[in-house]
Formats: sequence, C-alpha cells, structure tokens
Amino acid sequence: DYIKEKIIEIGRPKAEMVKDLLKKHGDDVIQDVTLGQVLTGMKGMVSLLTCTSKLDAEEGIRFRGYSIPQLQELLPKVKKEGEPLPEGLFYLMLTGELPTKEDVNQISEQWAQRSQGIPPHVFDVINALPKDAHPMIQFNTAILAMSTESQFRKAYLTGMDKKDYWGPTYEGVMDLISRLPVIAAYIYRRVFHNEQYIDIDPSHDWAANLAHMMGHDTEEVHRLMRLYMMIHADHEGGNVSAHATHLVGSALSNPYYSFSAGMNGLAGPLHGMANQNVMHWIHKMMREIGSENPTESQIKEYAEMTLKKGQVIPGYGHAVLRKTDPRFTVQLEFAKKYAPNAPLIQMVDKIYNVVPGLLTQTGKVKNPWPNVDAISGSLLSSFGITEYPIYTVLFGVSRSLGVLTQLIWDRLYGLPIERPKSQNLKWFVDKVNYQ
Ligand code: AMX
Repeated sequence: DYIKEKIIEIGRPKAEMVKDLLKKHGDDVIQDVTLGQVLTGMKGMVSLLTCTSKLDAEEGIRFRGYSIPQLQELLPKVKKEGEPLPEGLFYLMLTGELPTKEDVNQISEQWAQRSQGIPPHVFDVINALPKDAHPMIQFNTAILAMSTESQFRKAYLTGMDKKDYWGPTYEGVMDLISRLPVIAAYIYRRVFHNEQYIDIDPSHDWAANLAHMMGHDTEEVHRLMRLYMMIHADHEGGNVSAHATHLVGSALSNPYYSFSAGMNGLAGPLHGMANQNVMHWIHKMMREIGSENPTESQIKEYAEMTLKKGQVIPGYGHAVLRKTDPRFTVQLEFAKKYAPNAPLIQMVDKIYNVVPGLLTQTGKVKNPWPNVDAISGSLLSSFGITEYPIYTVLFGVSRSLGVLTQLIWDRLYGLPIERPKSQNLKWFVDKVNYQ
C-alpha cells in the first residue's frame, strides 16, 4: 500500500518535530485563559493539535489550507464539470498533498474492496433493534459491533512498539470508512424501503456507491452525494464529533470506539442532528401556517414564536463562524444550478431573508447566519432523499473522513492521553475574588 509508505515518509519527521518542540518550548506560554472561556465551552481556547483542517471565523473551513471553492477546482473529479471525489479530500487531509486521479482511484478501489469485510453479526445486531429506533442509534450500534474486527486491539495485545501504533490504526480507519456507506444504506433501506437491500457496485466511487446502495442511483444524486460527503468531512478539532473522537482515541481506544464516541456527539441537536431538526422545523411551520408556501412575514412570525418559547432556530448560529457558512453557500449554488425551482430551496432562501435579522435583534446570538444544516436537508429532499431521520447518518459517514484521518495523526505524533484539569465552583469564586 503506497499510501502507507507515504504516511511514514511524511509522518516520521513531523513526529520528531512535535517531540523536539515539546522539549525546547514545552514551558512557553501561548495563551491566557479567562474564566468566561472555561464557563462557556472553552471557545477560542487553543488546546488541540489538529492538522486536517482549520476554521476561520470569517471565511469558514480550509482543509490543509484549501477552501471549498479551491478544492472544487483542484481535486480530481469523475467529469470535468462535476463535483470532486471525497477520496481526494481524504488523501489531502491524510498526506497534506493534493492527490492525482490515480491516487483517488486507488482509494476508491481499496474502499470498495474493504467494504466487503463487514462481519454478519453486525447486520444481526442492527436487525435486533426496533425499526423505529432512530437511524443514529442503529448506525452507532453497528459501528461498535464492528469493533470486533479492530486490528489495533489485536496488535496492542501482542505488544507492539508505540511508534508503530499508527499502522493498525490506519488499517482500522480504512476498513471503517469503507464500510460506513454500506451500514448507512442498509439502515436506510431497512427503515424506509421495506428491507429491499441493494448490493455495492465496486465500479462506483465511495459517495456514488452510497447513493447507489440507498436506491438513488442517478448521476445527479451521485454528484450531490460527492458534494455532501466533501463539505461535511471536517471542521477542525474542537467541534463535538471531532473532539470526542480525539478524546476517546487518546485513551488508545480503537478507531471504532473512538469514532462511535464522535457519532454520539454528532447525534445531539446542537450539532449534527440540526440537519434533521431544520426539516422538522420547516414541516411544522408549514403545518401550523397551513401552507406549503408561506410568505416571509409568516415565516418571521413563526421564527419569533420559536424564540419566544425559548427554543433555538436550527440551522442558524455557530460556535466559531461569524459569517454565512461557505458550506451553506456552496449547497445553495448547487441547488440554484441543478434544482432552481425546488420549493424547499425557495423556502431556504426565504428563511435566510428573515432569520438573521431576528437573531441579531435578540442581542445575544453571536452568529445570526446560517450554518451547513440550514440547507442540507432541503437539498437532499429536493433530490428525492426525503426521509430526514437519515440525514445525520449521512453527516456521520462524511465526518469519518476528517476525524479518523486525525486519529491516524494522533498516533503518528504519539499524542498522550488527554486530561484537562477541572475545578469546583469555589475554586473559580476564590480565583477571581468574587464578592
Ligand atoms: N436560535 C436561537 N438562539 C440561539 C441560536 C439560534 N439559532 N444560536 C445561538 N442562540 C443563543 C444561544 O442559545 C445562547 O442563548 P443563552 O445565552 O440564552 O443560553 C446565546 O444565543 C449565545 O449563544 P452563542 O454564543 O451565539 O452560540 P454557542 O456558541 O453557545 O452555540 C450553536 C452554537 C451552533 C450550538 C447555536 O448557535 C445553536 O444552538 N444553533 C442552532 C442549532 C444548530 O444549528 N446547530 C448546528 C451547528 C452546526 C453543526 O454542528 N452541524
């Protein structure tokens, strides 16, 4: 596997640098921490080493330095006018270099092959759950059930050198990423399509295969799925799914345990579940207003009511971003190009016209602009994937690309167990001489 060779070549000197940096500058002060930061979710506190991507409050995500529009130009595609292949983004996050078409093909083939290895008990475990168990419960249960295959655990027990931990981690990560679309599609077909399952097509790329196995085997859904899988892949290290994966991984838990932790976090309504909740919010609004095509002033009134009830407007706001999320914008552009008359996209536009103003008026929301989830569900729905409880699962399949790549780097760097200090309320009170 030449990708593995490449990782050693790039990773070893970086790992040495981390050690040396620590030795020479371990006591240097890099930032002051305020009480406010600790009590509001550690926002802005630099406390993680993440190399796969970086989030700027104004311009949004960059993967290894490249913005989404740049990657749309630079990453290999199936067709010139199409969307980049997520395999290419994975390669970029893993190695820091832009892939060739050949690198991407090699990953597509490897993943199609590795996807065949899901042990039968994983499907038994899914089947043992009630069909109305939320798809994220089924997804995460399957991920944990797959950890029986962990190569890391076996290698650890045989007693390997720490320096080599990244190797079996890489194998586990490749297996896991390859198998997630199969699991996601299985759950989708089980819950929403009468258990009519569709086999993988090894000639397809990873994202197209997911669409194919879900039963949405058209070129336009392949294209949409590639876009979706690219933009949800990573959002630097501190978001709940990335941080949870890293944290649990720091105990040397295998990639399945680690990723499962991240997915439990993604299932929260303030994080990945927001994409489903946006659809829930829109449909409830249409029902309550009694129209599929409410006016902007009706939407405004409904949104005001949501705020009055002390609830959040899903799809808006962000812990880091302070402008419209470029992941929202790229989806809106895609929609305007390929589904300009879709009613749900027009609805997204109308909501976009009224909600930021309302959130600004509250005086407390730090970012009144839409995030990735404000449109992703409406876009999927407009292309026929209308069963919105599956949306967070699709987010999760994509998120594996970034957080599991970082897990390989955690092992390459030899990062230790994470263990921040906690204090009780009295300590904080005394520290600031609170009267
Ligand atoms: N609607 C109503 N109120 C909101 C809001 C929204 N969309 N976004 C933030 N607020 C409120 C907060 O609840 C908080 O209220 P409080 O002081 O009464 O507790 C106040 O504004 C300040 O919060 P903040 O500093 O602006 O946000 P945060 O960093 O604490 O939280 C986020 C960020 C995303 C959880 C929040 O904006 C939110 O709840 N948004 C809606 C859910 C959502 O879309 N989540 C998806 C985010 C992207 C992702 O991870 N997929």
